[in-house]
Amino acid sequence: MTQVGRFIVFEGVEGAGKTTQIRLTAAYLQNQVNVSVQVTREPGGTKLGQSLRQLLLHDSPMNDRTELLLFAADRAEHVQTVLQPALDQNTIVLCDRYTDSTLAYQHYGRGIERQVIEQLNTIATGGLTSDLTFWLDLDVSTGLGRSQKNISGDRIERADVDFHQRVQAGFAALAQQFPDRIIPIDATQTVQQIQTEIQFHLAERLGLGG
Ligand code: Z5A
Repeated sequence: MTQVGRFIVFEGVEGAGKTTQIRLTAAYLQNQVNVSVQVTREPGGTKLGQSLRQLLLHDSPMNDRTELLLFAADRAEHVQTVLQPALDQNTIVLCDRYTDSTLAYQHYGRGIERQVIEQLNTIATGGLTSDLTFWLDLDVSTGLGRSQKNISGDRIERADVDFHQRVQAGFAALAQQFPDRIIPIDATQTVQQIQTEIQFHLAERLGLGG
């Protein structure tokens, strides 16, 4: 097949299974569909982004708008130095979190005006949107329970449960608002059932495999 670059994002609350499904999807696309794949994430998909990730998740408390600007800075660097160059090389990019996370966490979760976040997303992305976004739909308590990290938790994971519930409701609202782009997947299923569903949509929506 002639490969064209595709930008595929995985979203969901903590412990929803994004890392697990990205790993399986990358192996499937490389080994069975025979396309080149790049796996990346936000925050932290660049060298600068790794420092921003440390500040965002593990260092001192910060104002909500400061947090928003740091996520935007991470994204601007990521789009320009990793995502767009990979897509220009016709690579399939699998990304752990993107702009919907900012709407879910900073708008629905923190309460920052949507318009502000959309403007910043436009500046940071230069208009790059995903071709397909898989939203791994899992209730907050199951996700936090699954996450190994919740024993101590990073700065955002330690936010109260109400915050994470607002984030989860935010993802549900976004999936309703953008049904052509966001595919909800029931993340209470087994790892293999979820992967089968993802492979079905990759074939149906993007012509990848099947
Ligand atoms: N954030 C933000 O606020 N604004 C933004 O714009 C962006 C991000 C981009 C990044 O966290 C934080 O940044 C995040 C949002 C915020 N907030 N928090 N906290 P991260 O990248 O460090 O971590 P994460 O994205 O929250 O993911 P995670 O905790 O690593 O979970 P995951 O990748 O979704 O799940 P996993 O590692 O694949 O699986 C978790 C465990 O469950 C593991 O033991 C698996 O073996 C198990 N698992 C996976 N699937 C299943 C199924 N189907 N059944 C049973 N068990 C399973």
